[in-house]
Amino acid sequence: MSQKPVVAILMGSQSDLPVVENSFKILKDFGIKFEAHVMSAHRTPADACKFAENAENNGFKVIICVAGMAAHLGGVVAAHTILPVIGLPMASEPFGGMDALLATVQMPPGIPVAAVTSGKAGGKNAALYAVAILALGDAEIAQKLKQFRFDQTAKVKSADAELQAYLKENF
Ligand code: RP5
Repeated sequence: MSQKPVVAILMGSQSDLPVVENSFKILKDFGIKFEAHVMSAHRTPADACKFAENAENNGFKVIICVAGMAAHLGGVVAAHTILPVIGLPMASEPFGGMDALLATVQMPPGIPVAAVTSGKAGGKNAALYAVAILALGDAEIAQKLKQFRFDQTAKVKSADAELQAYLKENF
């Protein structure tokens, strides 16, 4: 496996970190090297564009962009690279994340951003989607992803068995 980071995670603000930590955990579990930065489409636009322009040459394979409110980070980054860009819309007041969801997902034709679930689940899913993209060209990662799915299924089946036992005993 490559020792250089292949996944870049850009977050619009340090305040996004609690959600992004869920991405860190997944990528660590899969043994995938990543780099993460606080970088904003609005507050540090030149840095975001430069990062995206150089990402492919720097060895990245996929970029996760995390942003809330008028969430333009994914779109701006996607406009400056041909790498797949995953957008994670952050929930915030007063619109509960609908603003970020639409800003992330409603890209004009020609520059796609793959939007994932908002919130904690989005942190996990953004990383899992990056893993799935990398698995296309890496048999070891693909095998780990299959095992992850197998373990997840086993957990749900075990939870159902526990529920059935509880229902039988109490109702
Ligand atoms: C976005 O604005 C960030 O991604 C964050 O979700 C939101 C609020 O940022 P802060 O005011 O917390 O820095 O750009």
